Amino acid sequence: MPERLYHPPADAPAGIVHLGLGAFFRAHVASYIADAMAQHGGDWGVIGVSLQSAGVRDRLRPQGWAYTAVELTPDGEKPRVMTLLRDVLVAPEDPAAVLEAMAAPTTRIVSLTVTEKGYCHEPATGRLDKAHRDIAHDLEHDLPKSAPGYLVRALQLRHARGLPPFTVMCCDNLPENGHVVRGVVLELARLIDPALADWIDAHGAFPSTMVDRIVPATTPDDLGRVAALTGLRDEAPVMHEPFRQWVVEDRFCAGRPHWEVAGAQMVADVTPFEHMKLRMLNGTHSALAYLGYLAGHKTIADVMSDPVFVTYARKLWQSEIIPTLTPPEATDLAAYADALADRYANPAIRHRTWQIAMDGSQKLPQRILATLADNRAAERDSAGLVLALAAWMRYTSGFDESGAEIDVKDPLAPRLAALWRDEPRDTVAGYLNMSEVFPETLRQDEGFATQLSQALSGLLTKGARDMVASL
Ligand code: CS2
Repeated sequence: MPERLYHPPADAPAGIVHLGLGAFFRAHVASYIADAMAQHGGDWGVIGVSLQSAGVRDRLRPQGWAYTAVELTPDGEKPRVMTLLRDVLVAPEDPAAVLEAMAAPTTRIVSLTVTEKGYCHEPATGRLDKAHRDIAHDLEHDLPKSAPGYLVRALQLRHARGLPPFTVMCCDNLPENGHVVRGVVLELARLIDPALADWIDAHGAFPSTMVDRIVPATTPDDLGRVAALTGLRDEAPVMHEPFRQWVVEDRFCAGRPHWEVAGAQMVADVTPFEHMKLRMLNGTHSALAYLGYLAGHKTIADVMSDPVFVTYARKLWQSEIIPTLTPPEATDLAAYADALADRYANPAIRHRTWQIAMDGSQKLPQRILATLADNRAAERDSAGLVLALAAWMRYTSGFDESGAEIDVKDPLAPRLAALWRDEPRDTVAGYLNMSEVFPETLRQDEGFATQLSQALSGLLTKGARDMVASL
């Protein structure tokens, strides 16, 4: 058996505390931080926080928190050992230790990848969901459970200790993600102590960011591949595509690493980049995931090996998504679409349709529903996106085309499955009734409901592949 990867952890303070130490952060933002420190130094090491389980901490600890990031190209694999983590904390085990790390004078940035549902907001409105179990808990207790709770309670400690706030940097796939996290933090802070909310509002910073790199969940097979590649056993590697992009609003209240040396785009307004990425990448990712899963495909590369789906993706980009976008400066959206088609087809990336299909109720508003609403307002055809939405509904019924059960992961899964009726029209009415998911304009749109019912009934009678082919 090969020796275990180990690097003695650097004895230097951490400038960043990161909430949500999943594979995405360790393969994306972490690579920009490591590049910036390699060229410019600085105490920008990271204390990682797992908000749920101890698994990542337990696998990283014997490695001195080091791990391998493996770039997967169609022609081979390139490993890189990452040594920027200084410590890993597991929030439910010791919430006070997490708050102390966030409140340390050396902490200047708290970044987050806690997934869409981690902000405890209503996806359709962006408002804090005060009825959320964790938020109800965090209002009553000093030791929090939710990500917004950790941010507010840590900022409260800093305020009480006369320390300046940290920058809160959201790295999740939400539109105007800095704005969303600022909104939920200020709403929660105001309920706890209005003076605290005023202080955060006046002195804090919540830059929006657009993050992009395809990072499938690491599988047990990957551990063997990494050992064969490096000669060392790593229990917590991350596997990622070569491409990476990071666009960051340059508004930090307590300094930041020199990310531009690593190719990060520091800009004044990230909105056009976010819209492009959420609608063109994540929107088609979700569309291909639901339809591809129903058609029996395990990964996005498998889906893209069927020409019918490639034509479908191209139709979505050209006719239904690009017309809704304002191109970011110096960006050619048709070339961006071509690059996405290549990235999706990379056979070295085994990105499961089932993984992307998770949490659709939290993802679809920004990925597909906003685009659909724009198309309806402009009287532009969106048969392809309507079919994707119907496929999400079909998927959340909990049964695939052969009648086998699907393990649907979504915070609303039981409610969605209970919306199913004999008539597609009635099922559609139930889904559209969900004001926390669907924008008002789509909920009131009779023509849209009819088109969606027809797409759903087509999926139920003809199946996903035939429906994609018939567009
Ligand atoms: C994917 C994203 O899982 C998903 O929902 O669409 O994780 C996607 O791979 C990244 O946003 C790419 O940057």
